[in-house]
Amino acid sequence: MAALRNVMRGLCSGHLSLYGIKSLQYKPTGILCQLPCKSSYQRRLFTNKNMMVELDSNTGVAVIQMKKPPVNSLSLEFLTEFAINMEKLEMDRECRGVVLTSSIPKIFSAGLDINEMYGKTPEHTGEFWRAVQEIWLKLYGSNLVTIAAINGASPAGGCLLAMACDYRIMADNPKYAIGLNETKLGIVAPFWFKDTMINVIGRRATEHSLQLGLMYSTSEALKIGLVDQLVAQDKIMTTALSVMSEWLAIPGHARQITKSMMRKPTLDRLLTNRESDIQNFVNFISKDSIQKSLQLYLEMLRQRKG
Ligand code: CO8
Repeated sequence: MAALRNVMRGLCSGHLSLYGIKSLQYKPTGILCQLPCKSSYQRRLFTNKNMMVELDSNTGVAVIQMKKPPVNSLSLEFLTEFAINMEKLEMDRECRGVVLTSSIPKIFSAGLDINEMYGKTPEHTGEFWRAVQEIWLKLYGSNLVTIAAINGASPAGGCLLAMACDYRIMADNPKYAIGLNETKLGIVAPFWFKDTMINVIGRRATEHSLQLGLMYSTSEALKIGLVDQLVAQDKIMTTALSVMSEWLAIPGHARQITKSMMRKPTLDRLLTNRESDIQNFVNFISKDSIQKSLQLYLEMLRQRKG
């Protein structure tokens, strides 16, 4: 069983060198103190600029906290750090599950950093899109149990991150919304965003959602199955850790093979079309009309603040 687990881990690796990994810091800390543990704690903390990862080797659970003010927007730097952290956890024999959450109050993630798509060279835009693909491939294709603890607003790429996980728990706050709102920005969610959403909420709901760029309230999101569970804000981590222990009670190899069986066709579709998807994105985003839409959207966001 252990050998199979190692093989499956090996299958999932291979991109580490792309990012020029630096060794991550280690120091003991405390977010996982609430987990019931049998014996002495063994916690490891990886801190990066944009996220903090805490792995409890006693339970096998890592918590990734996104911490990029003001809104956890997914910049190239952020995505690169995220991919490195996922790779490290995937390879870590002690890690069995990941909870993804945010340390920014009221925000899970605002999605892709629009500044990475506006006024940039085609080379930069292509590199950025490859990093977006990479984090989706890593999360959606992870052998680990992945739980999104959505503790704030989660538009577009934020929703994609959550949908790529195995289970979604959202803080029940009437101010929070989640969805793929791309059409509202004048852009189009790519096929693998669409495929991921279909796999979560079904075809009809996805078509409705994508054409109108719908953002759902927490209760609507629960109703259509975009999230699995709503809980009070202060219960989100304890709930996530308790759900995690249920998932980890299932024999790992059986769960992993089942997950792979469900997700492989969707992953393969991007893997076989990866370069053309990058080219399509670069061509699309470079159009004058799309650049204009993004400019107006950025201005709207800034004015709204004022
Ligand atoms: N990228 C960059 N900056 C952002 C983003 C973003 N996605 N979202 C917000 N910001 C900035 C704002 O401009 C503002 O900047 P500044 O302080 O300089 O004025 C700052 O963050 C704070 O924003 P708010 O004042 O709006 O913060 P609030 O707490 O009031 O609201 C929200 C937070 C709800 C997250 C709100 O900011 C929001 O709705 N943001 C926009 C979210 C969005 O529409 N994201 C879509 C990104 S596109 C994507 O993810 C998928 C693209 C697929 C591409 C396919 C093409 C082919």
